[in-house]
Amino acid sequence: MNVSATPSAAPLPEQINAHLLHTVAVDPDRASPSDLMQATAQVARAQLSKRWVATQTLERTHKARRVVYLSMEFLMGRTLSNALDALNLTQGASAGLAQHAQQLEDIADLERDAALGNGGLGRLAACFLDSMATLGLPSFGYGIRYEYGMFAQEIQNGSQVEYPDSWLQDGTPWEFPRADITYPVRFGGWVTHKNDIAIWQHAGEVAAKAYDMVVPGHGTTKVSTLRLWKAVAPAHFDLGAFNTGDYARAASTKNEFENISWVLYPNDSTPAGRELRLKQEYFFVAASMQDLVKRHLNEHPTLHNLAEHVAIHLNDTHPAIGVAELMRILCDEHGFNWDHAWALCGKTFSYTNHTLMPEALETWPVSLIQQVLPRHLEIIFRINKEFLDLAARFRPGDHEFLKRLSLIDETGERRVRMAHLSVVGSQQVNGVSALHSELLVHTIFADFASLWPKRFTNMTNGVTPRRWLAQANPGLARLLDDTLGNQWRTNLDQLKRLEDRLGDHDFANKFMAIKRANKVRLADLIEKTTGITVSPDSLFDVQVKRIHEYKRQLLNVLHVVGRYQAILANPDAPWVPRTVIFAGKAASSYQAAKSIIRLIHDVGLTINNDPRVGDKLKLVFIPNYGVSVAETIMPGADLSEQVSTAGTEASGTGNMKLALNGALTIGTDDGANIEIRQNVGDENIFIFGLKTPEVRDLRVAGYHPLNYYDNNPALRAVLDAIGGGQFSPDEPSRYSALMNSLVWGGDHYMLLADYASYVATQAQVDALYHQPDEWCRRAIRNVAGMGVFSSDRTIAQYANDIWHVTSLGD
Ligand code: 26V
Repeated sequence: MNVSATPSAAPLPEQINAHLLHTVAVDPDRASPSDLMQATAQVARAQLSKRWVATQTLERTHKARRVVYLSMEFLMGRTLSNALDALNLTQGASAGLAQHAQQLEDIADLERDAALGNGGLGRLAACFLDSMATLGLPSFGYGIRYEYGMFAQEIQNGSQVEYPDSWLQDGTPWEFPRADITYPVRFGGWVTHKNDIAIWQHAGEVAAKAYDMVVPGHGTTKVSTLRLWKAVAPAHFDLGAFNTGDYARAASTKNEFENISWVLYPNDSTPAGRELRLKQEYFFVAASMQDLVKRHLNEHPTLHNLAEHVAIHLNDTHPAIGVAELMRILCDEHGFNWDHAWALCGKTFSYTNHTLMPEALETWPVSLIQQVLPRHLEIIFRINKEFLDLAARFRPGDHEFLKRLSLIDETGERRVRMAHLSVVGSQQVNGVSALHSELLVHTIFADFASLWPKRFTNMTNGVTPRRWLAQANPGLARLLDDTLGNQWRTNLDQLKRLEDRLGDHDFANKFMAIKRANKVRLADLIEKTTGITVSPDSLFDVQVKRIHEYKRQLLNVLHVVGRYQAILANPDAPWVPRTVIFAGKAASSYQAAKSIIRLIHDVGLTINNDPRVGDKLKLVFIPNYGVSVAETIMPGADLSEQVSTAGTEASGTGNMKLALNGALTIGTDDGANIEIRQNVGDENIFIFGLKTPEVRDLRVAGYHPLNYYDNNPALRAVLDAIGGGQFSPDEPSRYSALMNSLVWGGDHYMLLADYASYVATQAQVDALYHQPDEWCRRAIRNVAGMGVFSSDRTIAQYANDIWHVTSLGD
């Protein structure tokens, strides 16, 4: 088809005006900032849709092998600046908006975050999509179009309060509803068997409707697709006929269908309302599988070669039911015999594990799966039986081995272990940092690794340099462009060349001036969101991530209180002024995490208002942490706190974003911190505390936190001050339980064991900050070492070693 005189041929300011008039329907001379945001987005959208069509056509024509990335979470953040950047429209858009007396940054700030994820796992999926598009890999992300994403956090009287995140309330310019792409998803009922054929007599059905988001590649015209499913009443369900006149009941029935995609589940809350979560998992997997099977059958006459044309990746165990679903499709709907179908499955799936924490490993009661997915339960049982037969031949007579391996946990209520289903159903299983992958095969998957050592591998996480450097830190991006050229955006190894500049004063001055400007920007955000004024000349000490006991925000607070007491005891010492900055959400039902947030506020209130302290110490909590807030925080940090108990943080990715923006890390030997150390050099990072084997040995030998309390007077004074109510005089016992959990309750994450080492290392941080030139040198050395942490490197490894997909070329 010949599409002539496309509007995108016109200069950008004209395109914006045209969209104001024709799409937004306002007078360009009277357009509000929000109208301008809509119109600018439409300009980008029009160009992206052209790229989408071209990419799809190319991939169809070549019958390309594709990767399908199944994830319950995609923490996309905002789209406008990223889209303009990818389309090389940033300058034009700035010029267009200037004609309306607006700045692009202010207009971009009006967009709401698409926060369809909890934290690291969801943001990783978003960085991966960016890299898949940029590398030109034929790829599809599949997820859920939650009506409500990650809750919004407000702080009231020092405590977290949650509000629903109705991000779609005013619509989003970035989605492409695909009215014609809809699939039925069935639930419940029972199974009958006739001549070896299983027939699932389902009891309920919903329709899954596709909404696409186009993911632009950078430095290429390729795009990727994020297809999100919304649950709606099935087409044959006629509300009017169903209950003439009884609108209330009709509406509530409609809601019963639609509630499946209503809200994102918090990942670290205790199990509650779980049936809906299981339905969510199956809902998006079933729709995605139908979609990929349909696409395959459009290009090929048979499913027999499916494994040659698609690699399906499970982002954690949430989509693991897909293994049983593909078996059901092949055997029940396409007449495959079991062995043939199983061989195909085993070549198709791969799985990433994102945590070792036992509480976080997903299991489902057999009774619930029986009720919601009876046919899948049969399939899981058969997979398990054949798997255990095989394992029994490997170690005859070892019943404990089989019990540990089984897909069914038989201790107590029988439950399906989704991680085991994922391992058995996948050709490759990976962890997300070298340490984590090593621990996987020695702990939770040790038995599987003894059976299939080659199945396990490592894919160290990465972050996209487009969002986390080019867009978040335009000052540093410009300096890098001037120094290295602009190739670093898609070849982050270029950063290595900064080592040539280590003795260059002019470069160092520019680098520090940029950091300073970013700190001013962050100080403004702090002032705006908390009312607290902080000095950009103080050391900005940053811990931003979900609040969890294992991440040990509390250890950081203990250090702050210790420092406060030391300042009061010795006010004339040459203190390095510090601003300690926290941000992060606590799961709404996670009481200990919420109590830590409140403690941060209570301690902050005391310290920030103590005239004896002044600028020497400030403690702030930036509310509602999310992708956009992070984009302001990362570039403004001097010090990155990565202080999890060794062996607990699978990787971390905030650690990468902070170091990439020139923060020095104070951290434990955990997750990707270890690889950051290896890449920036031991002398350019502050590592403290017990190492993973030491943590294990101490647990085995018997850990006695009381000894640390008894033997370290400074630590004791900190714990007594908090536990005794010094920071909560209106309710002195507010933190007694929290402190008792450390001293008397076993201190599961060993804060007290690491405290002395942490404080001593913080003193080294201070000493270095007294030497600004040396600090700067090490910060630059950090940036120079971060090339390997580009998600482009990670995705290239997945593509080569696991998925075996390649780009089609431009
Ligand atoms: C952890 C925990 C800890 C115990 C209590 C319940 C609970 C629930 C969820 C989680 C984390 C779930 C998976 C996850 O988000 N993992 C994160 O994945 C990131 C990307 O690979 C990685 O950088 C983080 O280290 C890892 O925590």
